[in-house]
Amino acid sequence: MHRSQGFTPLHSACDGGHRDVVVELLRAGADHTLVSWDGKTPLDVAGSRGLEGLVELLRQHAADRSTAVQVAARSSLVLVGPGGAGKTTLAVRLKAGNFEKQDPTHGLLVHEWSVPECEGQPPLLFSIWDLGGQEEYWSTHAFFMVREAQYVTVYNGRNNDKDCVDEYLHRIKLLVPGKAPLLVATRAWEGGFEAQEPPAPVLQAHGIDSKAIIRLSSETGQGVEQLKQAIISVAAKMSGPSDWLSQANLKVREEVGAM
Ligand SMILES: Nc1nc2c(ncn2[C@@H]2O[C@H](COP(=O)(O)OP(=O)(O)OP(=O)(O)O)[C@@H](O)[C@H]2O)c(=O)[nH]1
Ligand SMILES: [Mg+2]
Repeated sequence: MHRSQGFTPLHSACDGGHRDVVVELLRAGADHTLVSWDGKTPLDVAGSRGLEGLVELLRQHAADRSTAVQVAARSSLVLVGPGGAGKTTLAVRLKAGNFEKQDPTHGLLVHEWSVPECEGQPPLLFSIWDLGGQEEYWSTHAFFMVREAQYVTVYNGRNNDKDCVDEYLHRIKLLVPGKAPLLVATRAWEGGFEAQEPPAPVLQAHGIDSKAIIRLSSETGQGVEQLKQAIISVAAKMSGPSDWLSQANLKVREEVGAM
């Protein structure tokens, strides 16, 4: 704030004729409609300085914004776990709400899961990074492990997958220290069988309470809502403000999505 005039940083950048700063502030979401104490918008300030280039830039921005739509900020969700654990089936259950038989994933699949606004929770858009669990893809996982993402380690609650959960949790800890990963057992509750649990020392080593394991069935859908809520509550806290997309950007996004 410019103390004597009630300037926002955008007003000040216009006042000083700093085009690069104006561009960055607008890109970061600065509000071009705020007025100074004497009722001047940043555009008025640029105009009073005779900065025609900046005036044009702000006019164009205002025109784009008037037809832009607000879209949810994107969050990343990374699914890891052994081959056949049920990662792809779970991703489909999360994004589409149904159960479909899946083939093994070669390399990586990216699914888009959109969560509408609900009771104060902002709209969310997840990119689900579904990493092929077979050993030959193991070395590629490091590329997709980023601090900003949420991690879900998935294992088959019906077989000995539980014994290699340690490797996955350990890998997440090494690549993104400080992340508390969610642990999910698939095929739970089917035929009345809850799910197997990893050995207690493994859970302890990763600070996971056995009650915190999310037991679900992608086939029946039981337990899926619990996972959704766990993911959404973390993402709602982590995610930045909503993005604005101009009509031109929206069109490009739709075209790419349809490819
Ligand atoms: N009954 C039942 N079957 C499941 C469940 N989850 C996955 N499956 C089945 O298990 C098989 C393997 O599931 P995928 O989702 O392909 O496993 P994945 O973890 O993606 O495996 P990779 O891609 O090889 O890493 C599929 O045939 C699914 O239909 C579940 O919760 N219940
Ligand atoms: Mg898969």
